[in-house]
Amino acid sequence: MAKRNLQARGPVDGGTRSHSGLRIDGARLLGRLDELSKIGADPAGGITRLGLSDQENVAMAYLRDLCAEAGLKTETDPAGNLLVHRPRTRRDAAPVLLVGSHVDTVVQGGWLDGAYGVIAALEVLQVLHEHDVDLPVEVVAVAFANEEGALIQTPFWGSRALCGSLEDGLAAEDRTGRPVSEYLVQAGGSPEHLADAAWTPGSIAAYLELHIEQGPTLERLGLPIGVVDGIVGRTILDIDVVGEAQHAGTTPMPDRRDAMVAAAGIVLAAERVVTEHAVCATATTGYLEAHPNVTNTITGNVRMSVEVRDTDPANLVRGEAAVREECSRVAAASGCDVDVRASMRSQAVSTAPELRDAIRGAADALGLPHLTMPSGAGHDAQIVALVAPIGMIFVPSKRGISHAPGEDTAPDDLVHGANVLLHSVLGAQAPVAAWL
Ligand code: HGY
Ligand code: MN
Ligand code: MN
Repeated sequence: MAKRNLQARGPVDGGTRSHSGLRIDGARLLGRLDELSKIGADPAGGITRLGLSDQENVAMAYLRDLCAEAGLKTETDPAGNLLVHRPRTRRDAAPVLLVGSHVDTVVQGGWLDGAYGVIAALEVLQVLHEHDVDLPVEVVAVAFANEEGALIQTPFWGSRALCGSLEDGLAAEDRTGRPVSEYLVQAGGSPEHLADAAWTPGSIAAYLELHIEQGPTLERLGLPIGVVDGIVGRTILDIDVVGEAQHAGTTPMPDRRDAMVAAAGIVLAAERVVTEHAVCATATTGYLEAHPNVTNTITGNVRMSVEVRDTDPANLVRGEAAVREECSRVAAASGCDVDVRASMRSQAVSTAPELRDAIRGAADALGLPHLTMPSGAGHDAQIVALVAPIGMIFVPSKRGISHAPGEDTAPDDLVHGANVLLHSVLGAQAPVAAWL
């Protein structure tokens, strides 16, 4: 995408003074979130709107319709990301202040993870448009495609593509082997031009993301706003355990190479890496598939994942090494072959102090107490952080529930968070313009 340098224009105070009375439309925000939550609503509970699936495509179409009604311009890039800008500017009027999140979910996920940040970003853009707010740094909203990686096993697909760090993207596939290119065409993207989704270095002046906390901290402290200071890094290990499928009644116990028993050993050992040895912050086995998955046959092979997280890169490396060591130990003890492959690594990152200040300033001006805190969840922001300064705002999650049907946030908190986003966009204008 061609880029040009944008000289600062408009008032450099960015309008926090001149636009201090601006507010988002709370009823509109909540109504749209409710509408979006119907797309991919899973009869078994929660929302299953997997990245690059038909459900994400319908959600993107819904967003495009909202934008058209609001007089905002949209574009789907070759990676399936939706970019939204005001009509009098070009989306490539770089460098821009990018604001957004994602609309895909995990299987039976919640209604707010990602969706909230996207609907709020569109709301902010619409309010700026309706009030014809002239800003030094143009604002572009984004709905990144496939942040979760639940269907196509490439988390942060869209943000990686946009930031130029999607290596070997077209090699991605779903668990049945269907290639990403087929999904991408359905999503309005373009496999042939995937590399063109990458923005020229320097064209993102800064990135802001509003998100639910997905943990219990803010609710427990009774605080409406979190100012994120850093985001956890993550390594996903895909593990294949190969034993021997055999008759469950006739095969003597010492003769077995039971992949299920070996996998169970890995699950428990990975947990102990954290609970007993405190090597890294978390270790989780979230995915496990047994074959042939038959009651009276010893399991022949298991495909599973173990992911480890930490805000300290050294602990992340140690966590991965510890899980790999446990896999070797289980292999030797069980007679199964255990193959371990890192399928995703995301780095722990810090947010920009200037953007933290802008968020704190916005919350203070709105009379909302806040806490500076880390994020234990991953976000597109941490991919953007590798090419531009980032800031992140959290609102409380009821009972800390996320990635599950019970995910929820009080309506007032949702509205407060979106107003903080609006005023962070305004308050960030001066520091961001100074970086250009
Ligand atoms: O897994 C994560 O932390 C994020 O919600 N994708
Ligand atoms: Mn998530
Ligand atoms: Mn999310």
